[in-house]
Amino acid sequence: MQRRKLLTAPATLSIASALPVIPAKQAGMESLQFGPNFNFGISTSAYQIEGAVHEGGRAPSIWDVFCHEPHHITDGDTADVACDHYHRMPEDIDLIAGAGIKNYRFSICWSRLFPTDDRTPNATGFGFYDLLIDRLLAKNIAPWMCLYHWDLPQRLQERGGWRNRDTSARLAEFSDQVSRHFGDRVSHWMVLNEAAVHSRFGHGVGVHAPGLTGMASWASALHHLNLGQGLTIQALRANGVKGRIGTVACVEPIWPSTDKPEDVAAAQRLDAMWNGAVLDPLLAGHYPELVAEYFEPFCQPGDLEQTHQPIDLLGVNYYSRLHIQADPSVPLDANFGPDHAPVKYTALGWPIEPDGLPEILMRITNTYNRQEIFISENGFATVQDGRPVNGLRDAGRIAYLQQHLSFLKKAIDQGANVSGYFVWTLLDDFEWDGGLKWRFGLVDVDYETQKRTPKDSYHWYAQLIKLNTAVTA
Ligand code: IFM
Repeated sequence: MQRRKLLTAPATLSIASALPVIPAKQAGMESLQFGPNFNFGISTSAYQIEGAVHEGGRAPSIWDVFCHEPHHITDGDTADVACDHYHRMPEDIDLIAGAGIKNYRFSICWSRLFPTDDRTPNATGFGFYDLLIDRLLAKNIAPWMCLYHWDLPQRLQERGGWRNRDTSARLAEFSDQVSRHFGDRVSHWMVLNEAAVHSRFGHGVGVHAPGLTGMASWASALHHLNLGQGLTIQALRANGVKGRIGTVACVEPIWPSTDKPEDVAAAQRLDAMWNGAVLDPLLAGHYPELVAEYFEPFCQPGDLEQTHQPIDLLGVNYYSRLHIQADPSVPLDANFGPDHAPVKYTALGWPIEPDGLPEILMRITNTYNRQEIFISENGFATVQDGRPVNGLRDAGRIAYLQQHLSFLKKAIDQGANVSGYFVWTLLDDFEWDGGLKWRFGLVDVDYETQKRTPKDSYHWYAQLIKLNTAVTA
């Protein structure tokens, strides 16, 4: 996801137990104690790991189509195979279990479950997720299911996709059927992943699937995602699912690149669209005044009552602040710009700003009545050609996670109601327009052989969880 500038056969696993245990002080984790009820977890998404795009009766999604069009993805990569998780799911779950991780957020592929229409389930697709969930439960790992992580069935795109109001109802209908099937086993339901990114990148500036551009397309997609989310929450509640219900948003502090009035105004507009227009309809039942005009053509009477639904918890994906400058060449005249000289960048050129985490968490806490939150994604990428020279010794990733956890603790001390922290991500995976080159995993994947090798960060995370468990047991 190029949201900031870009600079530039079953494996034999050696898992946590194989690593010599480094003293907590040396590993920098002695102060990272979060208490007995805190949920450490890990997140993935279906399209980024599953592969097997033509197997088990699956039909194409918008991302299959987009990847196979020229020039969209770095190096022309596709996710046709990705991590081959569809065939290697048991060993991948064993990796999660091997690190002592007790919570797993994954998404389900809509076009694997309903390839032909919205009423005819594909038994093979349901069978795959049945096996996955049952294996998680057998390993004492809670299944956190995300219903929609950007891979809309292409058949729905052909009817207008998220610009078509009917897609909101289709999401609710899909979720209704899914929740009837899995409702007794899923511990947490997350409706959407990052509506801000999916609407702006996919429907506003066209660098993600389905590659659409323009302000009207962006706003209509976002409104229909918000509406579909509200309808889905109601469907899940009506079905009496056992699990808790929430959604996932990337909420980030948005700062102007400079003090120039046009940059300040651009940052305010993007903040209203990126943060406000995602959270306000859900948690407060309105759109921010600054951008409300863009939604008027699509927002029908009663819609904001449908979008405004109580949730049990909000997933917050945090990577850094966004630094914004005025740019008339993009919708909303607001684009990513230079940063405020942060100390360091990741290899993607994303600034490393752990202090932005308490900033955004306190804002959510103060604006939305101390809403319960969990950090649903936080992670660090390297950019890699070929096999890692030093990729398994990922001290930079460990430092990044450690710093963010330490600032997360500050937010909790200041009063934020945060009940969990999930790393992005388990495996090096297909990173959207970044292709296979961007590597976020705690576990290295050799795409030639599909061999999985845990990196140092995997062992570090295992040790952190163990330490928290030992202290709180
Ligand atoms: O890979 C993505 C994920 O799908 C959504 N959040 C950001 C991650 C890193 O780019």
